[in-house]
Amino acid sequence: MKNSEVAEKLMEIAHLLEIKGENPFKIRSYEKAANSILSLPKEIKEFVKEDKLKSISGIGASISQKIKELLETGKIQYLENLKKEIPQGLLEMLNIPGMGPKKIKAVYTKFGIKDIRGLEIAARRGDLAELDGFGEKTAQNILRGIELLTRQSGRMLSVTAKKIAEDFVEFLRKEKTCKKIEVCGSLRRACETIGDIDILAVSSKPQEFMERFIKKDGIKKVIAKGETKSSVLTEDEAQVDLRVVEEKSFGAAVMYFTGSKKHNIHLREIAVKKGFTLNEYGLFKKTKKGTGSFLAGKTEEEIYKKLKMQYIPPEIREDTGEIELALQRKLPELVERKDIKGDTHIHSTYSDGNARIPEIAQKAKSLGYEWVGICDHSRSLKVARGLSIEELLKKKKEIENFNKKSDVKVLFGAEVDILPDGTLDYPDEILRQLDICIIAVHTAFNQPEDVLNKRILMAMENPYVHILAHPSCRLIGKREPLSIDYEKIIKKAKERGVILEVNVFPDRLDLKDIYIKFAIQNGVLISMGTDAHALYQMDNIDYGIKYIRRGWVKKSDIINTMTYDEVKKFLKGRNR
Ligand code: DGT
Ligand code: CA
Ligand code: CA
Repeated sequence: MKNSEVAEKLMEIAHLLEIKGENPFKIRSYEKAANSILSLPKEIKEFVKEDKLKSISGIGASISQKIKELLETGKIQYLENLKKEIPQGLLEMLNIPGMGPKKIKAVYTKFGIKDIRGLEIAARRGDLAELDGFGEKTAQNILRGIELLTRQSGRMLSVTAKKIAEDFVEFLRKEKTCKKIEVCGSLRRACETIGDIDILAVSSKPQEFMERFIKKDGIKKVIAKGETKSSVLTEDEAQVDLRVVEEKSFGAAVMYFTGSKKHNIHLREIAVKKGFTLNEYGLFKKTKKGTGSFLAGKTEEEIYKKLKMQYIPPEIREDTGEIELALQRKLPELVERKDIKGDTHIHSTYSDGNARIPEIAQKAKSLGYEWVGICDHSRSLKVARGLSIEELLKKKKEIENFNKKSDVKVLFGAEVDILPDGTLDYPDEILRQLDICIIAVHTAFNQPEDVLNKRILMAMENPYVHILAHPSCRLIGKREPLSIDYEKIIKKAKERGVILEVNVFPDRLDLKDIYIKFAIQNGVLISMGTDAHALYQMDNIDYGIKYIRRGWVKKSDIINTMTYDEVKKFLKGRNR
């Protein structure tokens, strides 16, 4: 075992003692021992052999015993016991860059935050600023740290990639020589996570343009620099590729670099069958003399047209049937941002949101909505300040009064917990009063698969339920999806008229695109909820709509496109 590994274990003990609030003296002794070990000139096992451990500064009888135990058995029982005493979630927080034991202890004692998810929500809500030593900046750093942690898989959340891409596009567009610019790749297809960001541009001075790109602020490393392609790594660990192409090939290049690869391959086969070739430079008619004559390439539209197909929206370019339908001119007309008249899932200050009802309604108005469903947590979800029945009825009163004078209407809602036994967290006589009743699992995720399935299916039987929210409960990069049987849930949704939510909170994106498509094919309706806990999060609708299009959602498949009168009547009619 290396010295650094031994030191790491001692440091871990120090951290855990600090989280526990043990006496500082004891904590310091472990830190000091760890530091001494790190600066030893030779391996620590030599000291053990020579029985000279205690000659090392900071190492007394107790610590030397633990080091021997570690070298002999590979672990320290004392450390293992400490780990058992402290909630697992707190230990995981130690992995967040910038989150030390002091801070973990502070958030745990002050807010009862026990895991990374809780910390993230508190940071987004702005709660952390209340703590000593925590400012707005710390909260931002924590969010960034969490994001980096979840990116260990190498992929970023699409909301993060979108922000970085927009920043680059804004910067590059300002260049006088920039004639066209477009973000391509998985981000344009609105995939749930993004590997790297692909930007395509046309410039009157490509070399100068490339120079500007690699010198932008916030770049940590230039990975490659060429005349037509360069790649950089940003300080946020995101790779951004820029390609500069000729204007007459711009559409062909955008098409090529938008992907998906499978879609491209299939399109090329179709081109070949028609006697063409298709590549990133354009669509060419094959000629005997080799290169072929140029048919199209400036825009994607003209290429699809020459191939005698409908234009295929980027979000569905996955080669899952879209090409065949485009050839028959039978592509579904996908829902668009302008069709959206309301958001079904928003939290207010009644539970763990940070905005009040009038503020939410005003924000909804600015987004062009007619209505908004305010669904706060139910009573047993204490960590999220779930509402007692009394508070819920108070909220009902406020909404009734508010709606009298507001043009944007609020649906009186709740996000009701599906309890571990499959019953719901409010009695029926309360549930039936809700305009919009969303149910969701928030606890006991680790029940066996069959118990979980039964639990959800049972909850869907309740006659007052409208929507099953974030069915898989996955948190991208943080929590695996529940092992549930989607087929059964979709069948039950159809049978009971339950709507399935697509939760477009950045790390949820739940349902997944394939299940959205499957649900719709089975005649189940969809609702889109931002699950906003702060006003700015309601803007997530903008990529939410793109994500949902990946599931081939039409305007008529989703209740967010209904007017207020329609949605109110529709939901009322669902109470059976
Ligand atoms: P990512 O970055 O992993 O989230 O996914 P993409 O789809 O952005 O993939 P990326 O960045 O490797 O490449 C961008 C696009 O370029 C990809 O969607 C399709 C196209 N592309 C890349 N390599 C190939 C290839 O070998 N053949 C074809 N037909 N297209 C390719
Ligand atoms: Ca990419
Ligand atoms: Ca790329």
